[in-house]
Amino acid sequence: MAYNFSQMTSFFFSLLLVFCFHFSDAQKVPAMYVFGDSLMDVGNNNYLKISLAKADFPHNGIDFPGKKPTGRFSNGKNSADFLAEKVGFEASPPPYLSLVKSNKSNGFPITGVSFASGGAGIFNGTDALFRQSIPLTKQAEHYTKVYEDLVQELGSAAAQDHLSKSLFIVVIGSNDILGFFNSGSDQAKKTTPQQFIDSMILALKLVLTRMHDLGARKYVIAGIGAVGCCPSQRNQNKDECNEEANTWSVKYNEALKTMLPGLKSELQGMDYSYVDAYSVFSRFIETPSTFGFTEVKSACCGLGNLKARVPCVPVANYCSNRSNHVFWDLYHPTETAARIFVDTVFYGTQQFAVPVNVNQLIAT
Ligand SMILES: *[C@@H]1O[C@H](CO)[C@@H](O)[C@H](O)[C@H]1NC(C)=O
Ligand SMILES: *[C@@H]1O[C@H](CO)[C@@H](O)[C@H](O)[C@H]1NC(C)=O
Ligand SMILES: CC(=O)N[C@H]1CO[C@H](CO)[C@@H](O)[C@@H]1O
Repeated sequence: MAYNFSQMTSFFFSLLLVFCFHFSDAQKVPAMYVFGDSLMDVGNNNYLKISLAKADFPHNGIDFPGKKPTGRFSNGKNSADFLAEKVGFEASPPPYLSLVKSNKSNGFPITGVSFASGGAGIFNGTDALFRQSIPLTKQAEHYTKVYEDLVQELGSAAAQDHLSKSLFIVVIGSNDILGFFNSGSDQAKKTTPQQFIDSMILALKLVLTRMHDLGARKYVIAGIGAVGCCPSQRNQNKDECNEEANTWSVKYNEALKTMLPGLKSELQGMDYSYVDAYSVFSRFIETPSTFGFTEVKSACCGLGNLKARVPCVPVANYCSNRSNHVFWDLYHPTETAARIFVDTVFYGTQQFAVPVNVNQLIAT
């Protein structure tokens, strides 16, 4: 059987259409590079020997595909996964340490890497609370390795082009704030809260600048959520939110929102979406029924008052319905809360993401 020219061309064009459709529909950015703390960690801490900030045991992951603990501090997927799904990937990019430890000679995946680590802060010393994690500056050092690899593989121009369209996601600062307001912290004796948040902003600015030197252009930067209302804080405060921690989180967020436009004018080609985790989580707590939540104070998994005296360890109890809880454990949101958070900042109005939402950032 023979095909004529027009049949052949039409066949060829439908093939092309299928491929083009698949690329533009499925994958909106070439790669995602994720920096941050336990809100984003997808398993880097599994590779740390002595860390207390680990989640690679049950009941973490009971709602994850395969019902297995992966190192995510969640009953299921976390915000990194939902962001990845929104831009067309199956899940968060893999943890940097898993790639390094498996010693693959084929380098890092072109679609991105996650450097996030539970317990991490902007400051190197913040992780002292959890004995061991990978602080933001160290995460940036790890990114340098990935960057050098990419330049070697693609050449400088193609690597720059790839990175300029990729998302650099930074979710950090909660642990610095929580550590500072932990009674008896050394930092709190040496500096005022205002000095502390000012130095957080300065340190973060340096890291964002370093990333720009290494090709980053599109940043998704989260403010700190209402950390004073997490079960661990309520448990220490007669079940009420720790207003001091919340107040300073808001002040930090304001300072961050002031710093970013200045940084954008300093760094050529920089664009960003500042996502307001505080507003989103405050709405969960103030109008829970809008989101199907019936429990905003207690953790789902843990032991003792508000299931927050003991973390979500294997002997802890967990709630039967995870979709009506905001918090999975004493610090972290449920999969449901993470999903709604990402939906809100991806397409949300200026109340939740400025100057543009994540979807608009991708389109610029
Ligand atoms: C934090 O640690 C890194 C090494 O990972 C080091 O380069 C940096 O200077 C340290 N920062 C501070 C403020 O100590
Ligand atoms: C779990 O909670 C969700 C959200 O409130 C609700 O829609 C659902 O019906 C609940 N499931 C069960 C089995 O009670
Ligand atoms: C790609 C990579 O990391 N290769 C390393 C694998 O492990 C050997 C032995 O430790 C190193 O020499 C390679 O550089």
